[in-house]
Amino acid sequence: MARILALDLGAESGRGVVGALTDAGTLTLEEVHRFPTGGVKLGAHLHWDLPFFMRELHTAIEKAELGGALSSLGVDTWGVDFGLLGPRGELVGLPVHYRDPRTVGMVEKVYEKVPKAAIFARVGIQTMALNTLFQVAALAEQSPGLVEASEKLLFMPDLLHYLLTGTAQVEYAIASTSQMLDATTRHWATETLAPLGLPLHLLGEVVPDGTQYGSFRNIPVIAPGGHDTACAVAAVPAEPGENWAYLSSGTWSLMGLEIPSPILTPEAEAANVTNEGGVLGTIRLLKNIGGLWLVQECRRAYARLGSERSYDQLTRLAGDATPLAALVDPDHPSLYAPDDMPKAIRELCTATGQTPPEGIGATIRCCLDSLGLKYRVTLAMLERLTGRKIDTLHIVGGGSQNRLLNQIAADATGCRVVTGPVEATAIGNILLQARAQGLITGLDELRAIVRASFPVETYQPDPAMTARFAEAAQRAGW
Ligand code: ADP
Ligand code: LRH
Repeated sequence: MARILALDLGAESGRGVVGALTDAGTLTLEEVHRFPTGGVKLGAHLHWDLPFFMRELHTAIEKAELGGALSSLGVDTWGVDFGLLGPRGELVGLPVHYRDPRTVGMVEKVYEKVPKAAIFARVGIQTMALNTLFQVAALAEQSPGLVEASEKLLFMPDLLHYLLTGTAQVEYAIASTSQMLDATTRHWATETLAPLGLPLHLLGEVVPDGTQYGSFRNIPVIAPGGHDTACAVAAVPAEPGENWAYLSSGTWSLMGLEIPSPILTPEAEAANVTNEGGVLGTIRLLKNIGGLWLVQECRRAYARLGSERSYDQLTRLAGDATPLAALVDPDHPSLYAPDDMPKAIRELCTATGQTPPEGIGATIRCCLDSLGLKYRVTLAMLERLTGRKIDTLHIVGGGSQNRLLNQIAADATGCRVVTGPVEATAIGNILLQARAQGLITGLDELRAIVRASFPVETYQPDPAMTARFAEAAQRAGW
């Protein structure tokens, strides 16, 4: 039996999860440690608390070792963010959080110099101001001294791998979230990006997912595919032959299809989709949807007012509220980083001619219905782009514990929804390390292990509700 540790950091929480893989091909999990992540405001900027993360990772490793020897460990995190290293391998500042406002106006500035179409045709990534491309453009414009002091850019999982092992490498799956990597050649899109005058020399050679980076106290450190979404999608328990889409549901809702090669057409560009590098040669065609961030931020706002509620309590209140009473675009810029999310939602409803939700239940219901509607529109777009007809939506991640949202997803899309595992990201991380150790042959076997090891729940759409979502989509003009 192999014991493997996943160090999985999301934007809301990080965890250490030990997977025990038996020779018979089943996996059991033990969560040995969990800690909050989130951003820290330091002066004018929003950062990630890297020293805290390192302490927590050390704690997770120590706790994991209490149960026996580990055959490897590996880190995955959210995409796009990075740290900088100087000539002696020293950190140049703390990594900046993707919700920091330094990228305001950068999309326009970048696309003025190199047209959006030219960049999309090469890198195939959805335009979002948070992408590394726009963060690096902001860095070069606003902090040239930092660029001058730096020799290397490492994405978050690689930065953590570096701090554990001393080896500084750039892994493919996480690099693909940057909007700077050529989706076809898997090398940096240097020629296309050259007119931007960015410090492209900071970008190191890209190594494949599954690469061993060295070791931490004799434990081999393996980059699983350092992007959390890559790990989550690898662990989707899809059956062979199923017409499936995935929804990785956490701070973000990542909805998409697994495809063999990137779709870089003008239609894909117009639809503003992403072709992220998946593990083991796959591509994740997906849309980033501003997901349960809305609920997280409402919860934080209510707690500030002295009304602390668990996610279960919030979901129950939403279940009692009137469905489809108010709808907002989860990706509206005003919801990206407001000080007061419930207020921002109310203002957006008023601005779009709707009666704003009053009270906790109605507000959370508005968030969940809005996500459902966005799932409907996104799935239809993905079907159009690929010519596939989807009948099963697999929902994984922390958000799959929200049974109301699972049913809304089924109703809104008209698909059968299959939920679980909740810890798909950690599972994918563990099994991709097992694959790199030669214990698993590939994705088919990996998914068979997930199916054999973790239960799922199924939700059927209610046709009457599907019709109401169809009307709502028309009314909203989405
Ligand atoms: P991330 O990896 O982005 O930190 P997770 O995958 O851990 O996110 O998912 C976190 C989200 O899952 C929370 O924001 C919350 O909306 C949802 N969630 C967690 N626990 C529950 C629960 N018991 N009931 C409903 N939703 C939950
Ligand atoms: C989800 C995620 C997503 C990225 C976002 C920044 O955690 O990795 O895939 O786009 O974080």
